[in-house]
Amino acid sequence: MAVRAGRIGLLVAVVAVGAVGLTGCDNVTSLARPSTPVVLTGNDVPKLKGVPPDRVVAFKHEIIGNVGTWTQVPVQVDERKVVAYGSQPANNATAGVEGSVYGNGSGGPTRLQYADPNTFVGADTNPKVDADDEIAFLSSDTGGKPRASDAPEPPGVVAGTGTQVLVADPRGEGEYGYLYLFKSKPGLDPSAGQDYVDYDFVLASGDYKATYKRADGPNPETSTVRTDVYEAGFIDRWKETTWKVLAPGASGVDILDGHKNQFAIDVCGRSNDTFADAEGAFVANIDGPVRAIRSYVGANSGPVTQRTHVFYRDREVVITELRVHPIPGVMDYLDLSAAATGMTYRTSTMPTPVTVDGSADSVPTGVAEWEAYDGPQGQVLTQQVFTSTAGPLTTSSYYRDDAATAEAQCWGDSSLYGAAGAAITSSIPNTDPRNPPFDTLTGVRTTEFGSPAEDDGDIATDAADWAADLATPLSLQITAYAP
Ligand SMILES: [Ca+2]
Ligand SMILES: [Ca+2]
Ligand SMILES: [Ca+2]
Ligand SMILES: [Ca+2]
Repeated sequence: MAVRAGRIGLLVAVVAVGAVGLTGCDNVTSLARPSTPVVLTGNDVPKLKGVPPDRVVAFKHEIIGNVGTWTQVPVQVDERKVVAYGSQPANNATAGVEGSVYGNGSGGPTRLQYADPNTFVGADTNPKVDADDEIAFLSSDTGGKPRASDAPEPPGVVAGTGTQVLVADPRGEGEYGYLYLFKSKPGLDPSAGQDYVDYDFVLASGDYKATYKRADGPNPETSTVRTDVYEAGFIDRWKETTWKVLAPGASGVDILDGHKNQFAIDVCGRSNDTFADAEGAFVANIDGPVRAIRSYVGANSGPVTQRTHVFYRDREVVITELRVHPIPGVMDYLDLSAAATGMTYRTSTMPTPVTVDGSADSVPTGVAEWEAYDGPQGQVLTQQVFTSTAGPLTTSSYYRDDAATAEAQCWGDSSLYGAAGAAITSSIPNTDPRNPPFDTLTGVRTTEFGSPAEDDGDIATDAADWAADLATPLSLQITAYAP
């Protein structure tokens, strides 16, 4: 289902209790949470260790009309490896060498990164599923559990290689579903013939390894990510400038001027524009059936500052790891385009909406647990969370609606439409691992796209429910499947 909907009722009557504390039945999934990514590691699934990623397949089992059926569903293995960052080359003509993020220099700090043969990170050193690789699927692809009278294993898999993943919702009323992982015989595709996310990484210059200016940008792009529910677009490494909601009922216009970062309001010394204009490199660009991953480094004097976008069918997650000398503060906000005019804006601290129209509104300060834009253009729910090892940091919210703002626009258009987000307004200590001791600061922005609300009265309730789901992950029980 492409529409981001609120909780759905149980699909079937309760006829059995699967386990203590769980309600529902084993015929089909009873999970009622909107489709949610589930990410395991190879370490979680011992039976898949040593299996080639293209032989990892997933199935759900359903009993419909008393007939048990195995259905293949999409699963994605994303390989990871530990590599050094390296350092930006002295000039753009320096050829890269595989084995570090920058493909240059003597190494420096290492981190576990997504592997990509098309960047200088390179392919995983172990081409099979190993402990640190990730295995991703969607909760909406779970099913029930086979009976003794059903076929114990689906066709096309290697007997005895199964793992059962029980996915349960701690927030609900005991809803749960099962997904089964197997090693396939030759002939099955892990995508199960589906492609939830299509990521086209396109540089104006051509091939990444041959043409990317790692010493000194900019590096113009026309990259896009498209699902049934939304489209996102990038014009350079740090510049996400397109959001079109494509869910049913949404107009599909581009509502985003830019996802923006800067030190403070009206301060443009550092921004996505200056980041993209200086050194940088890509860690990985991955386009799979379940998700796309876009991960990169390089933010002026923080050359190992990293941002990783993970795109699922309904959701974009942006993880930003600040790694830089002490800085005075940081903002992370969405600046919408004039095409967002007419959308409403609500937050957990402001259930009564204001209208995005380029005219100023009164909005309370204080970082929100959720923010919601809604209108004929579609619905966008978003949340920004900062976590840090540094001592108490002062945070604040930000909102501007001003078509003819006097405040400096670091990049993008000359207006602020429904511009909103969160900021750390106190100074941030050193976070650069190249220069210990260092603190860590990670920002995670999660954004969910969906159809315009049928009833505006539901927006605040649905958004609060979504934020509560984010705060309470699905629980997993992973066991060897021995039918
Ligand atoms: Ca690995
Ligand atoms: Ca591997
Ligand atoms: Ca307004
Ligand atoms: Ca703007």
